[in-house]
Amino acid sequence: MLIKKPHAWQMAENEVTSEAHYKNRRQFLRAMGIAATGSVAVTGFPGMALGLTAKAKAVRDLDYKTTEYDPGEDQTSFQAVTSYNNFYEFGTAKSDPADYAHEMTTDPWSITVEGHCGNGGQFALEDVIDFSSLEERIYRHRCVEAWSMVIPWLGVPLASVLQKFGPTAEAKYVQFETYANRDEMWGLSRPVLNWPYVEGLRMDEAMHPLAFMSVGLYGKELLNQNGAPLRLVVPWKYGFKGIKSIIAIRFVSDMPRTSWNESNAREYGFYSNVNPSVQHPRWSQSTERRIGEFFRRDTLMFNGYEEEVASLYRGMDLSRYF
Ligand SMILES: Nc1nc2c(c(=O)[nH]1)N[C@H]1C(S)=C(S)[C@@H](COP(=O)(O)O)O[C@H]1N2
Ligand SMILES: [Mo]
Repeated sequence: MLIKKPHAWQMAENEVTSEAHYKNRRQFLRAMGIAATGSVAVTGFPGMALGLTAKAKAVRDLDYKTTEYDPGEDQTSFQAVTSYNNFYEFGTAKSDPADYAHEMTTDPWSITVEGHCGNGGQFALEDVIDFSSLEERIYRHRCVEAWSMVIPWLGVPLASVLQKFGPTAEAKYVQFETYANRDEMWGLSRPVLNWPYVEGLRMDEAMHPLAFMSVGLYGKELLNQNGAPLRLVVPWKYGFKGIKSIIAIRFVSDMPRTSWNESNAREYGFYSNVNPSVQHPRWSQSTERRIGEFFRRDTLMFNGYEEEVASLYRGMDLSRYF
């Protein structure tokens, strides 16, 4: 914890493990017969830049179809996407999730669905996600901390998941909850947030075609640090709305509690739409640092998805409903 390690984005481009290189390393591990055994400590292989230690989890390749969702910007390297993370249940340093999230058990996984819906209950992952119809969506990812990435997610539209449960007319919002197990997530013993992590969307936001339930990235299952086995991706909102490792979905009639809003309502609103003209009380949101790039970029209204989502907020004062 006290050892300061360089982050992937601080390394020169040629030091960062490329996706191809990562694949080669996995093939090497598989050849040695150790990749399929779950978590193994891997040290000193080519590409483990600067002597970093990584825990590898066996992840399957997934079948998917490509889509037109692609901002046409350079994708952030697999190395950066999987080593520079926020998942406070495993610690608040950017490198903590990659170091500790392998301790989380993701198989078997069950999801509880409750509230205003016709078909609630307890479901296995495969009953919630149709793995035969996965899509790739390349989305911009903008953290409220003013850094950003471009990530090729795999998953299904959130609407297709929620519709299975038959939400009723009383379902005005949906709340999501993250797995919380103190034996596997050491960060839960610190009062950083009011655990378990909860997030929510207004129902029309959740049903919007851009809202996505992700189970993978870069052609493979999610690594635990990215929120395995399923996490939300809402590309027009700040990253913290993208709740990881979901174990509960609740259809509710009133605006639900959300962890960040509860921890500091002045700084983190329920909506948290990316908005370059609404400043965070402690920093500007008008520009961002794209991981892997040198110059800052202008932050785009609704993270560049304004044309698609602006109608959701027609008539709302976005400086008030931030
Ligand atoms: N359960 C949980 N979900 C979470 C977080 C977290 O700490 N715990 N961090 C959020 C934040 S602040 C961001 S920016 C994204 C980061 O996702 P990534 O690590 O896959 O890039 O996850 C979000 N989801
Ligand atoms: Mo974030």
